[in-house]
Amino acid sequence: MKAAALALIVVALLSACGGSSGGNQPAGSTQVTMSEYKFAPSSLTVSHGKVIFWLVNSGNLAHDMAIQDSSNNRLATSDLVSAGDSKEFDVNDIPAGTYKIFCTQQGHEASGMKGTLTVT
Ligand SMILES: [Cu+2]
Repeated sequence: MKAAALALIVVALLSACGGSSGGNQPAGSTQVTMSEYKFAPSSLTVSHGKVIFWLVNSGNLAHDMAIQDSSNNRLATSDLVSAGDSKEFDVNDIPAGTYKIFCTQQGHEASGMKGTLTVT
């Protein structure tokens, strides 16, 4: 009885977190679906400024998404998204340009898990 009540409280606290994991796609976000071993779409175009990606992992392995500029500087890396999970990935103040996106998990980029991000 006590454990059940505690479990309910934990569930309530988790759902009160604002849904940065799981839940629904945030308004104004760009959805990117991740699987073995690709991003869909692999070619993304967004406007400069604050960009919200909605990462949906439809695969069987955990994936993430990193953004790297043409000088190989990594601008941002998302949290790891578990198989079947979804996560919001916010990138602030991204300048216009062309970037590479890729998954940082071992071997995933080499297997084709990469793409292009164009910021206009
Ligand atoms: Cu991956």
